[in-house]
Amino acid sequence: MLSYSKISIPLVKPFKTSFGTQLTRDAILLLYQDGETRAFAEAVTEKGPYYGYEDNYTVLHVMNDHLKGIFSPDLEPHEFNEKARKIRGHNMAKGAVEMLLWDINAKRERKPLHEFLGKSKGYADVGISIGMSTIEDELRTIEESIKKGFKRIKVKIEKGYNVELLKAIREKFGDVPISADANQGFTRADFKLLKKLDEFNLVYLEQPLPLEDINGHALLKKEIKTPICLDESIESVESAMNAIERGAVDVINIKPGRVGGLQNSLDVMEKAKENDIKIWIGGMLETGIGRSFNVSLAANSLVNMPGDTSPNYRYFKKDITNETFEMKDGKISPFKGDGIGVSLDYEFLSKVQIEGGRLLD
Ligand code: OSB
Ligand code: MG
Repeated sequence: MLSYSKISIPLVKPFKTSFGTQLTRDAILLLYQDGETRAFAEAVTEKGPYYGYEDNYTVLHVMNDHLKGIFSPDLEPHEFNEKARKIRGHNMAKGAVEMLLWDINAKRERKPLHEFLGKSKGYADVGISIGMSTIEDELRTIEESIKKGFKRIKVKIEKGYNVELLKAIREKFGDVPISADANQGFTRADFKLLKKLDEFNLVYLEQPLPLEDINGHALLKKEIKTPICLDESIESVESAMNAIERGAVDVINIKPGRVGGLQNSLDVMEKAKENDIKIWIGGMLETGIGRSFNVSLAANSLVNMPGDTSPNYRYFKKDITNETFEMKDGKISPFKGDGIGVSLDYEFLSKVQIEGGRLLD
């Protein structure tokens, strides 16, 4: 039986980006049960279409109205992907269902997901993504994060909010690995502004332009020294190839939910490797369920930069999973159990659930 649970859990601190401020993580969880086997997944969507066009309503709509009849728990992920091809776009909806199938299949084979996915290093290198705040507050958070051992610090930027902050960071912390994520906050009219970032020696600048503007990123790449990382623009293997072949990208941030699941993620990772493009695994403030999928993928040997797969406590005082990640020396290891290796705190889940019901039947 498959059901969904729509939950809202408070973040330890508001998370502000160029597209808005999140106070809670509002997630659609997929809960599957067949006898003793329980499997889970989480859509990466939020309340509204700000990061991408999908949201918590569209994923439920696409699942119930269009993926019904395509999904079966007996499918392997690649078989589901083949059948779901005729549904255009909506990768976050497809991705959640595809990941559920990975968890079901890995549990059937009695293997932890990170091993089931291919060659695993057994750990993931971890960075942190810091929301916008006052410069003083961000400097404080960065200082704590460096002490905790995060291997890369990512700050959020937008027009009118970047140079001062980056100057202060470099003055205070010297040459630590820093990146900046604009979440599409700039346009082709801002190349001069973006060129100013070159002096800060960033590991990369993430998604400066609108997601559709692959060519714009190629033009920008010719103008600036800072490597370009694409997040929102990479929605599929095809868009990854597009960006690579046009010379629009140096680094790709993969979020399995955004590219339609783990098989597409692995395919993008192979293409990136062939083309000397660096890869890391991002996040969308996921609960322990989505986080475990991300960490399992981030442990893959094709990943070669620290990701945004921080331990649960970075976002939540209390998570819905009984198991939570711990970071040691800037590394996190996937759970040892089969599949994504988590169990749920059902009492807490019932407290934070907004709605729920059967899914895909
Ligand atoms: O652009 O990477 C992003 C969170 C929500 C939406 C988009 C993004 C983010 C993050 C946080 O940067 C990543 C994380 O720690 O989960
Ligand atoms: Mg990003």
